[in-house]
Amino acid sequence: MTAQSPRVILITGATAGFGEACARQFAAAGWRLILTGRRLEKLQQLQSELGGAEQTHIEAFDISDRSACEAMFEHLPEGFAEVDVLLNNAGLALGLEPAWQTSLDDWERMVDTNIKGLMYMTRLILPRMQQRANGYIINVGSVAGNWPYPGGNVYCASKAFVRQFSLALRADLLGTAIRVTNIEPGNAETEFSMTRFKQDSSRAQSVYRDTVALSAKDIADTVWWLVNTPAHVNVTTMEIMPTQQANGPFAIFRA
Ligand code: NDP
Ligand code: 8X3
Repeated sequence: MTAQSPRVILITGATAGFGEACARQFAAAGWRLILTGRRLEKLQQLQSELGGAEQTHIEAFDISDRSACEAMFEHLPEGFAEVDVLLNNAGLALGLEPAWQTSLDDWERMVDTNIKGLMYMTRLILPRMQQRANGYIINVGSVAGNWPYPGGNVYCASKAFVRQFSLALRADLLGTAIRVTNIEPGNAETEFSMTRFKQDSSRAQSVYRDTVALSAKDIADTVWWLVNTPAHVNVTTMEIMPTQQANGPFAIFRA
């Protein structure tokens, strides 16, 4: 009997929040990690904490740069080339203004990161998964992809893309062993709000004030659970909110 080689997870946006928590969870279980993000120092720190270069391969690049995504796949080191799980997690919201007051640059960055980056990584990994007749793609959507809210505009729309893209991938992949899940978290305390509010810490903190938000670890536990479901089970979508969050009623304007 030959010893089974460690499984490999590729996590985009691993330098903070959900991605970092997932990296820690999977590393503790002996998985090999490919961690990406733009902040090289943070990736280097994680690599040294999580088993060094033997267990953790790092790649610093902007996910919206198509050629950088392509280059990453071209030079994956031995032991990391056969990716079992792709966690498409890198993403961000920018601003919470009504549509007519937003910055088009912010809109473009959300589209480039949340939609195009996720699209590139998925398209690049699929032939590899097809070749091995195995693989699992977990996309990080959001409740924002299901439920609109004021100021959500392009962020909500980008996550609706992620949801529908995940569903359509399932249709294409029917008959293969490749699984796809869209997880749709609600309010979770990470660096997300600092990014959304451009480092305005009091605005960011107000998102989590007097409530119990989800933690990054809650999402890592969810991803871990998904990956450990049997191969014949595909959880298509999974919305997960804090107990202290619910959908609101329709809004009606009365003059
Ligand atoms: P964080 O801000 O804590 O982490 C975001 C991660 O994405 C970072 O590692 C960041 O890395 C990476 N990232 C952002 N832009 C780029 C880019 N252009 N290229 C490469 N990497 C990038 O946020 P969360 O952990 O909360 O968010 C993770 C995902 O979860 C996102 O897709 C977000 O939309 C989604 N989400 C978050 C929720 C929340 O309430 N927190 C709820 C629902 C969904 P770096 O800065 O190093 O590039
Ligand atoms: C993040 C959750 O509600 O701030 O996707 O859009 S929300």
